[in-house]
Amino acid sequence: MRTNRYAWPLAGLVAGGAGLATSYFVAMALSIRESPVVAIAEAVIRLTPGALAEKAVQTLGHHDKPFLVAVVLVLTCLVFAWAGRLAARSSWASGAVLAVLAVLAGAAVATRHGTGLSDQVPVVVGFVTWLVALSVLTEPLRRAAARTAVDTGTGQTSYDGSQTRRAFVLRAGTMAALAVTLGVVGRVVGRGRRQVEQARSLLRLAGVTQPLVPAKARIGLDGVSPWMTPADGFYRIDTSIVAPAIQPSDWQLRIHGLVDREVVITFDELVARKFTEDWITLNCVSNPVGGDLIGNAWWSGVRLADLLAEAGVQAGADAVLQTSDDGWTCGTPLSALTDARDAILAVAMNGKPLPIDHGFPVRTVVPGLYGYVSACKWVVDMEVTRFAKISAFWTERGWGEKGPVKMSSRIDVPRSGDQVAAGSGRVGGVAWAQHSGISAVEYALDGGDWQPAEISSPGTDDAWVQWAATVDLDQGDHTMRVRATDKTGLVQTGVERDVLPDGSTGWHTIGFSAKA
Ligand SMILES: Nc1nc2c(c(=O)[nH]1)N[C@H]1C(S)=C(S)[C@@H](COP(=O)(O)O)O[C@H]1N2
Ligand SMILES: [Mo]
Repeated sequence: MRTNRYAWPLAGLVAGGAGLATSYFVAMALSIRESPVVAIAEAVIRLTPGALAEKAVQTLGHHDKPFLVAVVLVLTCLVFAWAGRLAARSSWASGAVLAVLAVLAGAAVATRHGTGLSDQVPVVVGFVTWLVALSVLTEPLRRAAARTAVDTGTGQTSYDGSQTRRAFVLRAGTMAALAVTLGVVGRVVGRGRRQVEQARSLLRLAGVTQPLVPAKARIGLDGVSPWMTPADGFYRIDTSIVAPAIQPSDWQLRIHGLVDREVVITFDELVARKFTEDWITLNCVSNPVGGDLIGNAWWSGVRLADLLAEAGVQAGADAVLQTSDDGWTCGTPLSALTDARDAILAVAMNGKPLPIDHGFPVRTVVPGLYGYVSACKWVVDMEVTRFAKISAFWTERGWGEKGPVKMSSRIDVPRSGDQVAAGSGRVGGVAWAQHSGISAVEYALDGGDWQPAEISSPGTDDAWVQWAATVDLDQGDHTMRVRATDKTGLVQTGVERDVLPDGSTGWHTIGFSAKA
């Protein structure tokens, strides 16, 4: 078939373009700063000897970067076409060429400042797209080639070249159209997010103070989770693939339902109000015993109790159905939003506007409740209602309706499986019982009696404490477990329960060894 000569490289090009489109889209959707192509261009800049780079900048002026991206793109296209041609003979060879390209892109991404494993996702997605797209596109060509071979053998000419051409053109056209669409959608998604990111960085919130970790909140043992969790190390849980990018000027919250007066409040109106700030430890109901779906931050926002009082909650209401901009819902006990615990509509985390992924511009934070029933990110609607009348995202999936946090504690030092020095050593970790507060932490070494540990005093019952103890370790294997007591005198239960339906219980237990 004559088209074959051009069809194979063309298949390579279209498949390559499709891979670039999916990787670009994923990069934008995951809000990774730039796509792998740009990462390669930047790597080229980094790797170019200084003098040469300077020369290039001089010659090309300010267009050096777009120019470089264009050069990288053209070169990659040539490789795509070449990979397509190779596929005519061996799909292994073409796969290997694409793999080398993917590894180069992965390396370019990895050597950039501040990138992690998740930044490699677009590269992997692009590579898989290449392989699948190339095999889909070349399938008609391979079939035609096989038939030609048979025809030559029998001397008959029965195959229909135009049929093959039609199948190929149809597939290549569809794929190219999909790739362009995906690229455009990615651009829109990425641009919205970048604009909101910019609005966020320009935002000045007068009522927000900077976090000052109380000296007594820290126990001072290396390896124990920092008492204040930095925003970029804070666990993230949500159901949205693309986090909503909301301009503060577009945000408003409507409070309605069983109220005397419906309240609609804009962002400007919200941040003009008096702020309440506090250290609050937030954790996920899905956190297993010893797990790390927990973090402690300095939250600034507006008391929900005041807003609800202005709306005038009617008798009979016992729940607030919160809805996020992305459609996620949770049902929160009304009493937790109106009592003295200072549930807030938070606009800042650790002294800065909320990160987009943590609910920018406004989210709810309620001390003492798991996130899934309370900590609605990107919150836009609150309906005062009755539990009997509503269901919410996670309760529809079998999780408990109320979701109060269960007291728990964790060993951070040593880590399970560690080898430590025999003799005298320090152990420690964190413990929490938000809204009740922790009064004591005990540990038991090698199945022995419970021993008291030192605990830090954060000065609030809504945040976790750090604990530490000095132990004397013989050479050999050891086990250790930990339990906490809250300020009502309740001792953390050793009964082991799974996270479903309303939070795990049990004592965190680790094994480690000591060596002379
Ligand atoms: N809009 C929205 N808000 C949400 C969720 C979600 O899926 N969507 N998940 C909740 C759950 S289960 C938890 S534990 C907390 C986590 O908050 P973080 O991601 O800021 O740590 O957010 C809560 N708020
Ligand atoms: Mo959660």
